[in-house]
This record gives sequence, C-alpha cells and structure tokens, in this order.
Amino acid sequence: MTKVEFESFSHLKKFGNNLFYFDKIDSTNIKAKQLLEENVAEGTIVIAEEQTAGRGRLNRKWISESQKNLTFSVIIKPSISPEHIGILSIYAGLAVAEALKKMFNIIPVCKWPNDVYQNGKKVCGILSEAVFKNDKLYGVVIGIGINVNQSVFPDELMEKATSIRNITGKEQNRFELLNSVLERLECYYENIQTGELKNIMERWKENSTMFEKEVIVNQNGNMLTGTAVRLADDGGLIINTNNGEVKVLAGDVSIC
Ligand code: BT5
Repeated sequence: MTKVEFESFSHLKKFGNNLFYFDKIDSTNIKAKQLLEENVAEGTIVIAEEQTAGRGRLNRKWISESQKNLTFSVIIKPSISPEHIGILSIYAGLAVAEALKKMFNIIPVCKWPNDVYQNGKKVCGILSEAVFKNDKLYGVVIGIGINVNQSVFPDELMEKATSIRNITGKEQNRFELLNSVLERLECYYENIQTGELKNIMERWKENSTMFEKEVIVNQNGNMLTGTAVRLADDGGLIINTNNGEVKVLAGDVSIC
C-alpha cells in the first residue's frame, strides 16, 4: 500500500477526509495531539506505517510490524461532558468490531474497556486521550492499532496477539478495512454528539461476552471480583460484588 492509495479516499465525508500519512513516526497519538493543539479539522486522521514509540494505556507498548498493520489516530471534538469520555473507547471498539465482522465474516469480541479480541487473542487495541484547555474538554485523540497482515509476533505477544491474516488465512486489504472502520466511526459519532449513548452501549454489549459472568478486574494490582452487570453512561463497568454494585472506570478485565 502506498501513501497515494491511503490519500485517495473517495467516499468519506468527515472522518479521514483530512489525512496525515507518515512512513515512520514516534506515535500517531502524539502527532494527533499536536495537530489538535494547532486546531485541525475534526475527523482528521494520522496514520503511520511504523511507530517507534507506539503506546498503550499506562505507558505500555504497542508493538506493530512496519507496513503490515493499521496504526492510526482520529481527532474528534465531541460535545460530551468530560465525565463521559470513557464512552469513546467503547464507541471506537464497536466501530472496529463491526467492521471486522462485516468484512471478514468473523465474530470478534469487544473486551472492556478498549480491546477487540478473536479466539481469545487481541487483534485491536485502542488508546483514547483527552486534551483539555482552560479546564474544558477541547478534543480527543482516539488511537487505534489493528493487527491486519502481521503473521508472526514477538515472543512476548505470541500467546496473546493475533491478526486478521492469521484468523482468515490470507492477506487482507488494509485500505478497505480502514475505510470500513472510519465509516462506522462517522456513523456512530452522531450518537455521541446527540447524547444517544444507549445505542452504542447496547451494540457494544451485543459484541461482548462478559455480562452475567464472574470477572476479575485488575486495577493496578488491586483485584476486584464480581459479576459484570452492565455499562454505565460514562463507559464505566458495573460489577456486582459481595458489597453491592461497584463502578469501575479503568482496569484489565478477565472472565473467571
Ligand atoms: C492498548 O493498550 O491496547 C492500546 C493500544 C493503542 C495502539 C494505537 S496504535 C495508534 C495509536 N498510537 C499509539 O501510540 N497508540 C495508538 P493496553 O490495553 O494497555 O494494551 C497494551 C498491551 O497490549 C501491551 O502491554 C501488550 O501486552 C499488548 N500488545 C502490544 N502490542 C500488541 C499487538 N500488536 N497486538 C496485541 N497486543 C499487543
């Protein structure tokens, strides 16, 4: 795939209409945050063939083979209250899961709060970062990494990562997948802007397997056990514990 192909988007209106393409960059999220400060248009995306400092949550690393996958960031300026920004990872996860389902006829699983899995392995990770100005939410960068055509992963990821190529047995068109994800981001963005978060949450729930099950949430080493009940309006996860319902806003969830 070439820069020209990426730039020749035809049918996208807002998301991806303005595109910054890099062969190599530290992190598309870092660049997107700079661009947000420079007041680029909403829907601008930053895409890179290779990241030298790709990041996950809590400064974890995102490791992705050059030229094989999708690593990009989308800039949005949502009119939601800062307390609700957690919903944006849910929103992006839903867009990716539905695009994967439609294009490859697979049944991916949305894992709270920011991953998409297939057959117990991670195929996509999402990192949403908010930018505030004068204590007001100014914009959000949604960073998305999708393993598309990488077939071999480093030792530390071998047990936990997979790609669309490994799932479907053949190379796939990254350009089409990017388009498909952006289309869904654009479509569900309307729900974000009008505050109809229920639609997003219900659809996300349909793609998740953890509800009504016993889960363990690891919050920086603090373990919380209970039954996953529902999503809260702010994207938090409600767990029914021995001490009643508790809302979790961050952490890593595993099904017992
Ligand atoms: C994430 O964090 O999964 C968010 C990843 C977001 C990456 C995108 S790429 C474009 C944009 N620019 C950036 O710099 N970042 C975003 P978290 O849930 O904390 O998971 C991180 C963990 O996932 C790591 O500690 C590894 O265990 C694992 N991991 C790293 N690379 C992976 C890969 N390619 N596939 C699957 N798992 C991976």
